[in-house]
Amino acid sequence: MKVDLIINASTIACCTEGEGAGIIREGYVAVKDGKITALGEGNAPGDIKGPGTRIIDASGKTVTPGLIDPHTHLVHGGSREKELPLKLKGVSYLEILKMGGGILSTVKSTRVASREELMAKSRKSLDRMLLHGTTTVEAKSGYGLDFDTEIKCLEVAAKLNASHPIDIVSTYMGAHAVPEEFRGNTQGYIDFMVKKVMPYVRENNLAEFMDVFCEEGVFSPEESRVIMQKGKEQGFKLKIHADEIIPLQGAELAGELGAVSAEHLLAASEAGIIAMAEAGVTAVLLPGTSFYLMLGKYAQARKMMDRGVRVALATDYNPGSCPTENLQAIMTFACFGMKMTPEEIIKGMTLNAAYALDRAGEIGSLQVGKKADIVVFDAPNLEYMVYHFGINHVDTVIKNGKIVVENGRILQ
Ligand code: IZC
Ligand code: ZN
Repeated sequence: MKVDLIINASTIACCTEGEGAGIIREGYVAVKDGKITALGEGNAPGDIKGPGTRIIDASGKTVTPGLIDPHTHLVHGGSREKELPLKLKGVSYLEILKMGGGILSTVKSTRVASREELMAKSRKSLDRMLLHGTTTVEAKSGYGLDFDTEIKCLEVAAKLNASHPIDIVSTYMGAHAVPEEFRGNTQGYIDFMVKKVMPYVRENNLAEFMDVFCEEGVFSPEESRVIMQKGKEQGFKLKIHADEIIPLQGAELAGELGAVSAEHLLAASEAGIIAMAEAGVTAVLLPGTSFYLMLGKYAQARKMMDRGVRVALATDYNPGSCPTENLQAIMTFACFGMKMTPEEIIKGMTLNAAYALDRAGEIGSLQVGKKADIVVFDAPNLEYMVYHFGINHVDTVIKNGKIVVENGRILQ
């Protein structure tokens, strides 16, 4: 395959290990056979260029690793804009769920949706993500809850992974809510997941991770511990929706069980943050959700970083608490809601997000030998991208060494 060469980039954020985002001013990046083969300051050495070299002029632009969205509820039917009047009246997310709305309303829409409908809807979301610079995305199940629908959603994600440029990392999240048919019998539902669904998901390689919504009125910390332990025994890597609304020591549980990541964490305790730092659990923070649920509160990103926790950022794309595919919008919420700097933010959506998916060896930074997942933003520096908000800055996206978005449009 021929060489592609990005030249004259105003800013290159390499997002390598260590402090800061590894910024290079005025530099180049070379790509060959799907991998990054060279990068640096100034002009590319003459011997990189050959007759077939394709040049991408990034004058006045910013080059970053492909963005990684490590927490989404990608595959689902329907949407929940009908709940907006309730939200505006001040009815909370957990109250809406208790009334049989929220997640349970999306479960109804997802159960009746055909595979084709789910494919088309999810593909549209993936296209939007790609146009906004996302090249790898995590996708949770959890809107089927019954066997057939959970498997249907995971199979849709697998099929999309094989056919769409974006790489999808799948998570089984049967423990997203207790379905109506098990109301009052949470233990029965846990047994069903552990004995019937999880073994099938593992045997058929339908999900690498599993996740639990540990929250008041959903799964208690004790129930969450059992579900996660059983999942771990069956070979799942662990994630947990922890301390989102009510503090339940979810962060502590993530540390205790050696979860790869813990998500949300708005109400995480000091002890929980320390437990995560000690166990190397990556925090996945979702400031778009804080905004959208009008919580008036954000996770304590600065404190987590001070205590040595790796902080990743994600959209939480889902039809209830954060319906957006756009990670650039999340940059602005992370900055103004959690006081993260632009360098911390880009790291949170690249290298640290790769850690949250256990893929930091392959993606998440611009380094020789890593996969050539690269975004060129029409912005001179990271600060500008965060500051000029609500629009899409993407110019070019390279996935696996192939140009998939050019001039802000998907190449067919
Ligand atoms: O559909 O409300 N928090 N799960 C946990 C969600 C939000 C998704 C939803
Ligand atoms: Zn979530």
